[in-house]
Amino acid sequence: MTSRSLPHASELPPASLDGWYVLHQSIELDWSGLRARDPAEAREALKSFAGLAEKWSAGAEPGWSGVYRVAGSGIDFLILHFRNTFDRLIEAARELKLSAWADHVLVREEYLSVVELGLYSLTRELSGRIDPEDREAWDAALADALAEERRKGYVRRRLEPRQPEHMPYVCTYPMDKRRNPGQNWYALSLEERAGLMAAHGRLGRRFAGRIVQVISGSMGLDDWEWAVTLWAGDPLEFKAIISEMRYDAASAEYAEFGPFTVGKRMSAGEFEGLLASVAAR
Ligand code: 76R
Repeated sequence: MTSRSLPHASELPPASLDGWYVLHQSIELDWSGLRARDPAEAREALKSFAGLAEKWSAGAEPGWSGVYRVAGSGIDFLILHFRNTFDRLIEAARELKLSAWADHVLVREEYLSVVELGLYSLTRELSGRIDPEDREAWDAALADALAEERRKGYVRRRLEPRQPEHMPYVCTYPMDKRRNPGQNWYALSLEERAGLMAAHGRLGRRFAGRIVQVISGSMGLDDWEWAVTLWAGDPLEFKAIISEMRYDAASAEYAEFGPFTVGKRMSAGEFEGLLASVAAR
């Protein structure tokens, strides 16, 4: 096995860079409560939420929040929050809970993660030059390499993702890599994992221009290991990429999937219109 040539490097995790914090919120509207309210009051309550959504999408720099109308999944909306610090992410969640309409917004699920760029090929290349057992040399070389990565424009854009306007659809789900006996991602050598991820990346890049993907890590933050968030201009692109990836070894042999949520980003105006129609009923 190739890992024999890297006796000290085989168990290395991939170096990675962390970007913006992410909170996925699954929201259900309390329809009967809204209908039971005085229509003018209900309208006011919903307007306060529309105002919050507008503020978030325009003025939450560095970061943003998006509201998506969901089909399926038994929920009405998905809210995606991206913020540069954990504290600012808590603040966004708090604002929602304190808003005038909070009584009618049922947060069914939340998922916490942080945008993660796994650097398999960099880690493999570095471990070929520097012995990771030599901690001092390894840490210094790794810190330099990571700082250099972080300076690259395209790396920054990956770490601080923005949804392209022409890709209003979202598909999101949590994922694990398997830890079954004989099929354990975490027991593979760095060589093997880097090889599988390089093939995964090649497949992924065939969808360039059709899919934008955000991988956010949640080890130690939430119940799964990653959240996957995909954006596209057509929901069928989600079916296409996920079907193709199922046959690729990194997913075919090692991926476990959680529940999928699919929706469409709403502009603040569309959102307000939708809410007004709810309140008018
Ligand atoms: O070396 C490389 O080029 C790979 C870059 C890369 C990494 C490290 C990459 C590329 N991904 C990486 C990590 Mn991915 N990805 C998924 C899914 O449905 C499924 O089967 C899996 C869900 C999709 C659709 C997807 C798309 N990726 C990861 C990780 C973390 C693994 C780890 O660290 O061990 C997961 C869980 C994951 C899952 N990936 C790409 C894509 C696409 C479209 C690309 C190419 C994008 C680009 O390079 O611009």
